[in-house]
Amino acid sequence: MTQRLTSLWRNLRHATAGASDSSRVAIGVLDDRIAWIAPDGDLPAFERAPEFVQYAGAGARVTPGLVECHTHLVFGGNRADEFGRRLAGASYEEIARAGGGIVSTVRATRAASEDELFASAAGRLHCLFAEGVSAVEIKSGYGLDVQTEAKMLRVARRLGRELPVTVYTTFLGAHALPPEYRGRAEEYIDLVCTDMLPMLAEQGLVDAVDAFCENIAFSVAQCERVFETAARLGLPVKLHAEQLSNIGGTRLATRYGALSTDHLEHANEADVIAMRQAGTTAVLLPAAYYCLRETKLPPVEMFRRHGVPMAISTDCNPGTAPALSPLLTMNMACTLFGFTIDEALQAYTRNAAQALGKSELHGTLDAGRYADFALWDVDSISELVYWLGASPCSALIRHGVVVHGAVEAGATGK
Ligand code: DI6
Ligand code: FE
Repeated sequence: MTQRLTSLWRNLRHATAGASDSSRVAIGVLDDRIAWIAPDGDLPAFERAPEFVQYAGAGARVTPGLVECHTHLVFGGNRADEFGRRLAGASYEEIARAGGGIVSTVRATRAASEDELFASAAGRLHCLFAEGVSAVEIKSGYGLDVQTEAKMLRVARRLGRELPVTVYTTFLGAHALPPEYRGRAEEYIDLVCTDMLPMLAEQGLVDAVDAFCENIAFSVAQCERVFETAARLGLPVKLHAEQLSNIGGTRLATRYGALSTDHLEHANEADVIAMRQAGTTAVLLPAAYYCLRETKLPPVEMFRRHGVPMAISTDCNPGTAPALSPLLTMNMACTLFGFTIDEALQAYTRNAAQALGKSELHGTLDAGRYADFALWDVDSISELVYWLGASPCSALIRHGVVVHGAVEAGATGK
């Protein structure tokens, strides 16, 4: 049976890790999906749909569209002033006590209109497109009341509708204790479990549930209450765990079959084994490590030894990771965490899709996946990770359509 195609992308150099450097491939696309990927010299027979377009490709490197699997992209204001104060010697705690830190972002996010939040997040999303991102996870967690958490998640959904990117939303109501609940953490968790999460899930705003499990945030028992609620609602979970200390968040998360546990600088071998057994992906966030001037490295060698897939992401947030560059994040994973170049690329594609539970749609150039891919003007895939501050993405194709950069159409190839 001949396959019908809406577009054909010729003469691409496969840059996915593991592929031979010189192989030229062609990608056949039907509507929003990859129909096939084949050696450029040996195309399967196909039939042209009326709108069929062929792109010559001009020898560009191709990777799957990058997948950002951990961001706090929607927030009001920014904390550039706090950055200056920290450089001048103020500690994170001093700034927080003076009404700054995460609470200042909560204040700004509550005060912002939905349009303002949309506009500022869209600007950040454009930086991600410029570096090949076609799918992004966006967390709530700077509202900490029902209305503002709903507002953040509606903005995230709207970004996915109005911009050419797939958005997955995560409810992070248990991110920090809102100031009006000071000294009443259990009551705040009651609010999260009885009102916020069920209501937002009912409105279709929640794809997954996250919490910040840390001495300075919520305890294992409090996070477990949130996870019980998620389980009751049939929502998958993930967790900010073992970032600043080891209090057992990873083991809790794996008991709930978490998609991912994230940060993990302080994870130990028992945590890593539990992740392996639960099929949980390790999401490492080198930009937060860098900005916090952390010195404790995540146990990368243990993840390798136990076969736990590692993903990386910017963690884009206004406090600990004002990061908008996937390529720089890959460089940091290599330079700071000892990733190989292949591991960094896998971490931003296949493993990031797995961290979202969306491997069947994103992260590889296989038949049936979304036709989301990035073309790169580089001679070798190492260059993606090697340059600091370059932007070699010549085009981003999402659901079979060029959404960033340019590609010459109409060439007939050979
Ligand atoms: N971990 C972090 O490092 C950030 N959130 C989290 O759960 C901090 C967010 C902020 O400071 O605004
Ligand atoms: Fe985070």
